[in-house]
Amino acid sequence: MHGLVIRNTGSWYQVRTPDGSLINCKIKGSFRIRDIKSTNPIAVGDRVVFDVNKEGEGLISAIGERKNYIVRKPSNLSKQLHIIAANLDQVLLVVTINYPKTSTVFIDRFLATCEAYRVPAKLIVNKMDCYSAEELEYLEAFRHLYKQIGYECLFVSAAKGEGIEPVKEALSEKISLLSGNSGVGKSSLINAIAPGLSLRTGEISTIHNKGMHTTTFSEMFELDEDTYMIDTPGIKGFGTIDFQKEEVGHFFPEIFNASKSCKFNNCTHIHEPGCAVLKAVEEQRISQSRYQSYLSILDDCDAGKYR
Ligand SMILES: Nc1nc2c(ncn2[C@@H]2O[C@H](COP(=O)(O)OP(=O)(O)OP(=O)(O)O)[C@@H](O)[C@H]2O)c(=O)[nH]1
Ligand SMILES: [Mg+2]
Ligand SMILES: [Zn+2]
Repeated sequence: MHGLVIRNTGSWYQVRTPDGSLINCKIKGSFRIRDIKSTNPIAVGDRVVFDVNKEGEGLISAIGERKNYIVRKPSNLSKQLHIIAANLDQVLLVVTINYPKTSTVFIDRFLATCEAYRVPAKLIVNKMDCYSAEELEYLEAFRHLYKQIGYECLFVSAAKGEGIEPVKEALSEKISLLSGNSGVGKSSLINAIAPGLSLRTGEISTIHNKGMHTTTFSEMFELDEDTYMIDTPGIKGFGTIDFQKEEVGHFFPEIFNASKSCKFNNCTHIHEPGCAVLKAVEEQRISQSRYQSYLSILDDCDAGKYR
């Protein structure tokens, strides 16, 4: 039999077959996927082949070729990767500029990873009902910055149900991964889009202004026959994967563009003479915050460390 992995809880995978039945599956024996050292060999969004035993449980014996996937490093020293999901049409990165605050470094690291894996990304700023006049002003600049680079930015309030129609349009006929820090309202947003799902949502710790990691595993939901959303557990840091120093700039579209005029073609845009990127940062054609995020990834390349 074959089907689509729609949920992953530890070693169990829930697989939906073409006729709509749900089968709980485990992975057969020492099944490993070549080339990827990951903590989870199979992820939500994978297409798999399996046999069903007498107890009605499936044993996965093969996995379909992946169109793409998004990975992150689960922890500081980890050599292993965690595949967040596979076979995506797009990533919707849900962010909040307060309650909790998503850092621009986190946003840019995530976007760079999407570029590296060639998955289109959009930003969704949630909790628009909560922000001060100052924060709203900052958000206009924020939207302008990311739009110029090529990332559409939607403003919503999942709680008030505002701005939901454009999100539905963006989701339509696609498989979308919703990701972001804990507490930004990923599950709330899915509830606002599809109230019937009634996903569990959590409070924000008033002491730490952080989410409580309410969603604990990834799950794919069907909106209609061609439209799927994947809810994911909130993530803290975003360890980038092993980029080569010279290629990091490729994953920041505006830096990549400017770098075409650098004097040296292996320029890392830190101190080299004739660097067109540094000039653009100086002249504010490239934003300081984006450049800092770029440097933070280069730092990782040096130290193999994670933030
Ligand atoms: N004021 C306000 N609160 C919101 C909004 N969206 C979500 N919240 C609240 O934020 C808290 C966290 O929401 P969740 O949907 O659980 O967040 P999440 O991103 O799924 O969090 P994890 O599952 O931990 O990753 C809940 O108390 C929600 O009620 C919003 O638009 N406005
Ligand atoms: Mg959640
Ligand atoms: Zn340069």
